[in-house]
Amino acid sequence: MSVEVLDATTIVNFVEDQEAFHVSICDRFAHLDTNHDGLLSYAEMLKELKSLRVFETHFGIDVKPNPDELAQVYGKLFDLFDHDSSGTVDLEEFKSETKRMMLAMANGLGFLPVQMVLEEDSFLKKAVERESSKVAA
Ligand SMILES: [Ca+2]
Repeated sequence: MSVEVLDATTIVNFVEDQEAFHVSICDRFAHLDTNHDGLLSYAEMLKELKSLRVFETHFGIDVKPNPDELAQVYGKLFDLFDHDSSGTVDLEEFKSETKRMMLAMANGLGFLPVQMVLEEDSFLKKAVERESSKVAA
């Protein structure tokens, strides 16, 4: 994990770079799909749902909800990904919902950059890396 400065432009640029975004999505999907059946079950998605940091981004305050609340929130998040309510998430569902969530987050950030603790293999971290490699180039 590392602390990065994140702004809306960084997120939007990453999502709209279709090729880079698609590669990241496929990588992540393959990583999460531990039984390699091409679908993500709730158990397989849980790691990803936890990395979405829905709580930490709440007004920048660390909220420590109880386990029951957490299970409910993760269940609802999973339903958001599972568009056709099949009980599993396929690559298209994963891609479109991740994109939607990242754009919603970018909207929430507006023009003000924020500092955020990011996990190494998260999409947000990849967005930051992509943006900084562009500046260096
Ligand atoms: Ca699977």
